Amino acid sequence: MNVKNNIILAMDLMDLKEAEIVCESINEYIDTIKIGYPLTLAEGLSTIGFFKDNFDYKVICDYKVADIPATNEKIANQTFDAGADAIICHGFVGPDSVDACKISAEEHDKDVFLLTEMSHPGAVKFLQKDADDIAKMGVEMGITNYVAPSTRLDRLSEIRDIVGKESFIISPGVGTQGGDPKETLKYSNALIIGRSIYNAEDPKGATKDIIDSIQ
Ligand code: NUP
Repeated sequence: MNVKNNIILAMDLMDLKEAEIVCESINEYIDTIKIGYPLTLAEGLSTIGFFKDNFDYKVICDYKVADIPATNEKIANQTFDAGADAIICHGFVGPDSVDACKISAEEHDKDVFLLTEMSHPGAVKFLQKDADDIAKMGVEMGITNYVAPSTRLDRLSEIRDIVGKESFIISPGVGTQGGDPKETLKYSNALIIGRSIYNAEDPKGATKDIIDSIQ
């Protein structure tokens, strides 16, 4: 996936009008947006089409799909039928569940991102122990897109070593969660940034400052 300025906007505002205002103000800098449950549950699955039709964004759906294969397949099919360019699925559920999302993505000629370790402090308790194996599973399955944390650069670096330099890693946790944009891009292909942009008094200025800091 090609991501303009290496920044994916994590749009977790829960009002589409407010989201639209932010997107309009930063449109010159952004061509890829990530939406998740907050906005989708508030405004519906048609949000995907809204961003595609009005902004021509690539839309990554952060639905962290984590169910049995048959249910994962239904979730992924719905998401891609609604126009998503990619879906994020959890890896801890195992290869059969991940494969259901991968097959759906292939059938729609779209992408699947495998979530390895999460960025928040609590991820250390359970997920971190298995994150390397989740990444190895992804490699064995032929997955080339990953999500890995900007908040633990040592872990991000290890995951990069496992998935290889040809894989595409996107990293949340920049800004509000403490991750540093420039350091993260030493290991990652693109930054996922939400609150530091959409909650900023001047989202355009905040985005420009981040872009300047990574050049
Ligand atoms: O490990 C993860 N951490 C994380 O923050 C995996 C994620 N998908 N996210 C998401 O990235 C989170 O749900 C939010 O949409 C975004 C980070 O937003 P912010 O902390 O920049 O506001």
